Amino acid sequence: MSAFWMPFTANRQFKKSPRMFVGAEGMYYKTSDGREVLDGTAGLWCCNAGHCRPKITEAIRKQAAELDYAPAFQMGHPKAFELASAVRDMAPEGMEHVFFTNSGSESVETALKIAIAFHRARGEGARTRLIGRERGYHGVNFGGISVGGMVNNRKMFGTLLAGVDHLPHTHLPAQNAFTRGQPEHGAYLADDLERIVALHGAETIAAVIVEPMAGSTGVLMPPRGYLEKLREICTKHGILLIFDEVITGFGRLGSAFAADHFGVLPDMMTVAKGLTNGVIPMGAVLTTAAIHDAFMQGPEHLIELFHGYTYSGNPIASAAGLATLETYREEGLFENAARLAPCWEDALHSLKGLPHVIDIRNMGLIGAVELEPIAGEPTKRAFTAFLNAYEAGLLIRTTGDIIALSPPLMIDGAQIDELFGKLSAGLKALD
Ligand code: PXG
Repeated sequence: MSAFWMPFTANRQFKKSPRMFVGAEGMYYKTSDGREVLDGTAGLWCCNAGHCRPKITEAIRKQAAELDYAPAFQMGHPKAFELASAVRDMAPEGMEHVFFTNSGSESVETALKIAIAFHRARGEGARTRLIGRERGYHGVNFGGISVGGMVNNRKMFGTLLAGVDHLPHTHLPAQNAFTRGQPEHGAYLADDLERIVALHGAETIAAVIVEPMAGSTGVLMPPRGYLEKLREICTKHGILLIFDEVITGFGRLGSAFAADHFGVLPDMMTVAKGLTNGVIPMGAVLTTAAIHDAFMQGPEHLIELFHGYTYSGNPIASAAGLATLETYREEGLFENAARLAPCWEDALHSLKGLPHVIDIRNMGLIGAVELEPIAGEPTKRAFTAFLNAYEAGLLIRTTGDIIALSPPLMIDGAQIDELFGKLSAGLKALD
């Protein structure tokens, strides 16, 4: 076991008592000791269509036998073009072009680079600053942790990118605890962008990047009016607004994207995870025509953007993406998420009053239960809840002392009852 240095894992704890999945189907994982575990987190927020779905499996099998790889630079293959069109057709108004990556982290790096290069291509080369947000998560590469705001993901890694500033986070438990959906209080926090603009000068700022609903940092909802204000201030100052939709994309909130859900349009979007149902690594950046077209100048034999990955638009990933989008459409999975959201909300909020529960938040098929930390031992209580749930046959995620839930969108009412039955039993057993 020692060879594999596991990512974002308590390696020594895991290796003493491993938790291994050996199979999966639909809403359930199968463990190495023969138990079924209900997937309360869609893997890591990615298997939105559930597990081992036949159409996706078959598309991968077929593509691997037909065209396994095609060079991504100066060559093409049809499926990447088809997938780009399919994503564009599903995306909010104004998103016209799709640049493929292999993960959410790479999508973020790509979007930040495009933002800076876009301004430079238009003769505004001084616009290099990037604005993120406290408690934001934008993956783990240097750009992403620089604009991100999760302390543990940043503090070990030196000075990060220069020229970055942060908006305040939007978590206001004193005013908003136990809110269903979008909280009332906090739109004013977007005004801080005006302070940052006044401090640095708009002409030095390239882009603002935020998760429309912050996932990894503990499921923080945007207060009512907050995203609208950010959009307004960005537009006023010529600053690009990037929505990181790696979690919220592909139906999680009951709409295709959070931008649709909130009715606020960004200039760029980053996606990954649900794009291929998490089955083959793939991400993408979506841009407006204005951004793309700014690069399409000069002699036609020249490369317009010096950026890309060996596996950008990989054939097998593209085939998986096409089959995933078809599965979403054919099975009406986004509609299922929207239809079940009220029942999900009621079941989740029924946990109010259980020991240590200090807040509950929800939107679409996302839920969070915040626990009071054990004094002097942060994260321990939630980690125990995770272990209890796993023993009871339920997979949940924890970040700090917050439990996050995000099941595959194919979940049904009985499985929602099973999920919250197991979770509440585990919470009642906590010290
Ligand atoms: N942006 C956002 C908003 C994310 O949530 C990334 C970028 C990075 O994606 P990659 O594909 O590079 O991991 C993410 C990833 C969790 C959890 O439990 C969340 C993520 C990944 C793993 C676990 O909250 N989000």
